[in-house]
Amino acid sequence: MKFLTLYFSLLLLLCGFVAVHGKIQRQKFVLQDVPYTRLCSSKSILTVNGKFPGPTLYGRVGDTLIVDVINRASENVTIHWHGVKQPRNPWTDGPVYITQCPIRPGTNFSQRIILSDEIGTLWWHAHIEWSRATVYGALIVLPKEGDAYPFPKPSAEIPIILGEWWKSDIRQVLSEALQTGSDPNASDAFLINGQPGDQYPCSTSDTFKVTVEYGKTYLLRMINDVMNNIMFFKIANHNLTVVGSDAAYTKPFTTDYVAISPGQTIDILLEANQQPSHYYMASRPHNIAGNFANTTTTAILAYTGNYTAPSSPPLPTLPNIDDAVSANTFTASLRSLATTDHPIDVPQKADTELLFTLSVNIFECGLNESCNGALQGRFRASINNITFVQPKIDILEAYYKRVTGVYEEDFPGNPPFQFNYTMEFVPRLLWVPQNGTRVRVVEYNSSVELVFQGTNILGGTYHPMHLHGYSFYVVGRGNGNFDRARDPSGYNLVDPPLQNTIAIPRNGWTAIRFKANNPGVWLLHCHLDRHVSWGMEMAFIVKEGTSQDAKMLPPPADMPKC
Ligand SMILES: *[C@@H]1O[C@H](CO)[C@@H](O)[C@H](O)[C@H]1NC(C)=O
Ligand SMILES: *[C@@H]1O[C@H](CO)[C@@H](O)[C@H](O)[C@H]1NC(C)=O
Ligand SMILES: *[C@@H]1O[C@H](CO)[C@@H](O)[C@H](O)[C@H]1NC(C)=O
Ligand SMILES: *[C@@H]1O[C@H](CO)[C@@H](O)[C@H](O)[C@H]1NC(C)=O
Ligand SMILES: *[C@@H]1O[C@H](CO)[C@@H](O)[C@H](O)[C@H]1NC(C)=O
Ligand SMILES: *[C@@H]1O[C@H](CO)[C@@H](O)[C@H](O)[C@H]1NC(C)=O
Ligand SMILES: *[C@@H]1O[C@H](CO)[C@@H](O)[C@H](O)[C@H]1NC(C)=O
Ligand SMILES: *[C@@H]1O[C@H](CO)[C@@H](O)[C@H](O)[C@H]1NC(C)=O
Ligand SMILES: *[C@@H]1O[C@H](CO)[C@@H](O)[C@H](O)[C@H]1NC(C)=O
Ligand SMILES: *[C@@H]1O[C@H](CO)[C@@H](O)[C@H](O)[C@H]1NC(C)=O
Ligand SMILES: *[C@@H]1O[C@H](CO)[C@@H](O)[C@H](O)[C@H]1NC(C)=O
Ligand SMILES: [Cu+2]
Repeated sequence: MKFLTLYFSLLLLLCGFVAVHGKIQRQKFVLQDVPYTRLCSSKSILTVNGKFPGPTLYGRVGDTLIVDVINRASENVTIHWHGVKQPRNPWTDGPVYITQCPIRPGTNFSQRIILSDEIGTLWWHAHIEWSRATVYGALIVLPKEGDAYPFPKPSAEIPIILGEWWKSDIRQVLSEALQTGSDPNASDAFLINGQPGDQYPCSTSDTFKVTVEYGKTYLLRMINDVMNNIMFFKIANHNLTVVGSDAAYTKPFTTDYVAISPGQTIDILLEANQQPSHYYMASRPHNIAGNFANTTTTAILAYTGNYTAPSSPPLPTLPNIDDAVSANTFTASLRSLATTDHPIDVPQKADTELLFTLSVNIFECGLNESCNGALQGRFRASINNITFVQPKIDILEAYYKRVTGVYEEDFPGNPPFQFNYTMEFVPRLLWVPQNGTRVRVVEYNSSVELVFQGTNILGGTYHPMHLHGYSFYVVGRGNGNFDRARDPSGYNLVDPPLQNTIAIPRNGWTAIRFKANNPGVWLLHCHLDRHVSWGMEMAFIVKEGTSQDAKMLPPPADMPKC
């Protein structure tokens, strides 16, 4: 990869006010439409630099990357650096109409990606409508020069990016669903590093293959960019040792399968300790609600050596599609490494306690509306019974310039109506949410505890919740209704995992904690794209503190305009 490396002194010349410690790297992301053929079907897709998946970005802990995003495609875009906290710099975070207006065709935006304490695997993706279906890539944060991994140095590092493929234009899939009020069409394939693998019709040659040498250990940097499903992943005859997630080290644990949420990353050590041959790695969805593709993507793990490759290598047996126990067990196995070299700082007490319900809802069918959602309604989704309505200009700009009428500051800290959220039949009276563009204001430096509570409205499902601007400690989880009198006594405040995305189990709850020390406007949303499109998102405004280093940086001069 070509990039220009500049050093601190030069940076000072270029951009005076920003105090940066690490290196600066600059590179170009050119958004362009390219023709692409998969499964014997051609269409035009939106790409970065003509690549699918897009280029891998590399940095070290504390570096700053500058990416000149140049839109030569035919549609609006924005790019989000998933899991990068961007201290004091919400301006280039990327979610459309939250922190910026779209980068229109023919325009560009230089985005500053400020790495701080993230270490491990992150990624970047488009953050407008469903364009992340084809616009995504890895962002790998290596330890500082001279620092070692807290595990044996792998012989090589292999990104494994799970994706999803529709033969149709992705914009049509979304617009058709929103127009009819129905669940979007299921995809035609899942992908490993852009390749469906040989279990689909017309895909034999489109198979990702990785070569390993017997006796060596490899680091798999796994990312889930699938649009609407948690994914199970497994390699035939091989165990996997999990060592990191969401750019934080974890206590190593050995497993024979992975369950990874959209938005999440998992770092895995793979020991090439089997008879030299070919083995399949495979991935398929975990699904308990809605349309989905009941298909399996595969790739080949090929040992070097002198042997005849089997014509049908062993296939791993993945957990069943509806195996929620395997999905939840994997998620519950994640623990922070929590050593002297890699300590944690989970807030031991919370001064701001929030409870957010997560629901899939319906709107009643309006006059002349097409209503193919559940029960002749139109699908919506909500947090605390509010379905998010996108504003016309971004919330960050409105906040910074004190433009009124764009959003309200009254997002409720608790569900507006308390009931048995996970009861078997939730009365129809409770199904229809309220519209709103509401934010929750949080004091600078407060210790926030946020409990996500799944509801059983329309049957319920899991929700991988992603918070921008922060990583958070996942301190507790359970089934049924969260009970503030009983459940906090079971929290893990010793080695809870540090995540930016966490799957809330169906009809259960998950408690997270974080210190609100990054001022700005930060999006919180489900990372299932159909749920986001139905309104399962909201934003926090974290106020500035009094000292200079507790204030937002000034906006870049080239912010896109609406
Ligand atoms: C971005 O657009 C501006 C205005 O059209 C132009 O002056 C500048 O050279 C462009 N930058 C890049 C990196 O293409
Ligand atoms: C969605 O699926 C339906 C039913 O198979 C089909 O008629 C329609 O064309 C599909 N839409 C898109 C955008 O692929
Ligand atoms: C995987 O781990 C299990 C449990 O530790 C062990 O019994 C098994 O032999 C291991 N398999 C391989 C292929 O290493
Ligand atoms: C998925 O497909 C397999 C066969 O290809 C079938 O046995 C299984 O029942 C299907 N599962 C679901 C949930 O549709
Ligand atoms: C590979 O193995 C075959 C059969 O054992 C042998 O005939 C051949 O010479 C070997 N080739 C190499 C390059 O070692
Ligand atoms: C519904 O459609 C009819 C016929 O196209 C039209 O006359 C009527 O104004 C529409 N009503 C609404 C509320 O849009
Ligand atoms: C809530 O509903 C669930 C499912 O019907 C039931 O098992 C549970 O006992 C109920 N909880 C309360 C507090 O009523
Ligand atoms: C959501 O708000 C609507 C409108 O106020 C109300 O009818 C509905 O019962 C509420 N649902 C829940 C779960 O609070
Ligand atoms: C919310 O807005 C949508 C679209 O503008 C409208 O169809 C719906 O009736 C509104 N719902 C409520 C509860 O106000
Ligand atoms: C924020 O909290 C930390 C302790 O967690 C404290 O050391 C620091 O002084 C606080 N900063 C401000 C500006 O309140
Ligand atoms: C692109 O973004 C601009 C600015 O917000 C907006 O006015 C325009 O409608 C968008 N175009 C499309 C096709 O959505
Ligand atoms: Cu969701």
